[in-house]
Amino acid sequence: MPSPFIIVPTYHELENLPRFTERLWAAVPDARLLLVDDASGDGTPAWVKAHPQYNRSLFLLERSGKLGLGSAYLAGFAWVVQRHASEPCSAVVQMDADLSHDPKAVPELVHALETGSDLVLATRYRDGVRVTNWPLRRLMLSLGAGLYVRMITGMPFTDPTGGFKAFRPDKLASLDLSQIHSDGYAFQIEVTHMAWRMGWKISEVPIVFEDRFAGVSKMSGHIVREAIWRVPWMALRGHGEGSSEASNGKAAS
Ligand SMILES: Nc1nc2c(ncn2[C@@H]2O[C@H](COP(=O)(O)OP(=O)(O)O)[C@@H](O)[C@H]2O)c(=O)[nH]1
Ligand SMILES: [Mg+2]
Repeated sequence: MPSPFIIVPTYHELENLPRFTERLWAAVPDARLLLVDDASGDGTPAWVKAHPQYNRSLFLLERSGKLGLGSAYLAGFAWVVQRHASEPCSAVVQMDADLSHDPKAVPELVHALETGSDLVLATRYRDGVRVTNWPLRRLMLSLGAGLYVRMITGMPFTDPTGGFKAFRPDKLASLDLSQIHSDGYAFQIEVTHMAWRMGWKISEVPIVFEDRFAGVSKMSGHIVREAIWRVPWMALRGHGEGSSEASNGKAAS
């Protein structure tokens, strides 16, 4: 029976990893986990390599330095898609290491794939706001970004900047990753936009989002500025091969 593959980009998240992995495997005992680490100087690679599950259900993709969230995900997607060809997985889930995304929600995302979705977006903002302990400034930025994305692109999703998603593996394998250019948080928007333009069936699952357990956010002014210009850029660009299918994208739950 194939198991889900979870991809988590990490940069200085060692304070969160023991708790995150424990909770993940408690919620999804057969999950395989790939960490894409950007040479974290906090001992993350050594911790992973000493873990009893290393190269069993815990895998590490090491990069040479902090190369950005988007490229970390692209490297992780390519790695998992290649592995899926020989050892199929039931779903590819992406999430953060800092416990903002509760592993207990993973089965619900996977279930939505099993019932027909190609891509499932965890949402903090469907039928209310479910974010705890975030500074008001961060919440406003996130809500404003969502509104901006909906207005500029026409995508109907309630939380288009979220980083907790599940993909049908064959669909992910069909994406032309070389067409994805965003490197920070715009990456989340760009992947969903590409899938939406290609007519994928996209659904939303409500989650509760908590502020990170330990450590500091890697959000920066540069990342916000990138997202501001990338959104109109992607709306104007379309996605070539998928634009003729651009259709529905209606969020179903
Ligand atoms: N590999 C890698 N991971 C990153 C990078 N930037 C952020 N991350 C990871 O991406 C996830 C989300 O980042 P985070 O700082 O929590 O963003 P926030 O939740 O928006 O404040 C966390 O697991 C980070 O460690 C990066 O440049 N490279
Ligand atoms: Mg976070």
